Amino acid sequence: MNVLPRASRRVVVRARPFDFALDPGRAALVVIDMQRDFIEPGGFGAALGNDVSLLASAVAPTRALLDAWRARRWPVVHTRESHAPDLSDCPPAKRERGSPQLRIGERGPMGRLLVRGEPGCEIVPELAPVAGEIVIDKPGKGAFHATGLHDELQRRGVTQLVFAGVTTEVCVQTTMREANDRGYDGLLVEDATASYFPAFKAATIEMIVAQGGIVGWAAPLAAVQAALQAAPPADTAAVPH
Ligand code: TIU
Repeated sequence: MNVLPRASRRVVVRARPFDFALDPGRAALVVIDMQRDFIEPGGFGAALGNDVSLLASAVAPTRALLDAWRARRWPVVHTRESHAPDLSDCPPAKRERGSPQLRIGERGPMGRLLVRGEPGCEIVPELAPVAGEIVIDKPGKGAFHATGLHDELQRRGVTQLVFAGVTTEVCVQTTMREANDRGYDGLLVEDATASYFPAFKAATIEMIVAQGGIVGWAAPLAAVQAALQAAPPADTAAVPH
């Protein structure tokens, strides 16, 4: 079998601030916190006073990304912002901030807010993880803080992260910045992320791509889909796992 050198198997995503060379098998999809507690009424996002309907637009594009990644058997990571039932991993500064209708750990219509094992903490059914995908429970806004995510990615030889999820300027942006500092190239898929504040989503995208990609890249879903159609599945990319 003719095995092409790695560089020639890369596929180009038309992105800002410039093209992103996607490396088959080394690019993980990271879906941030697409949990009922943020997306559905009665959860943590609503308790903070937000209009949660603003997040619905990200669900179908994220599903399309998942379908494309799964078809190529490339690595998929899902994160959940969540805490142990005894809240031992929830700093008081996080729980006691402000005057929400309900605090983390208090019981709402979908169970205790942001507590692992409760219905509201689960990922929405359309985007539920499937066997073999990595699920990271994270106590912070960033997915690298106090988790094993970096080790999981290193073990799989992942060097690029393509991001979807909510909310753009809180957990998605925090994670992209953490990833950038750890040496990953990060691409945000614009249609597959949403905020309770549309202006913050727009500003975050601009912050990421400014200054020659100071945090990373951004591209529409269609550009990522077009690139993936030209890309091989992981097991023909000769990735040393
Ligand atoms: N409040 C808000 O915009 N976001 C969060 O609290 N967590 C995440 O972004 N996941």
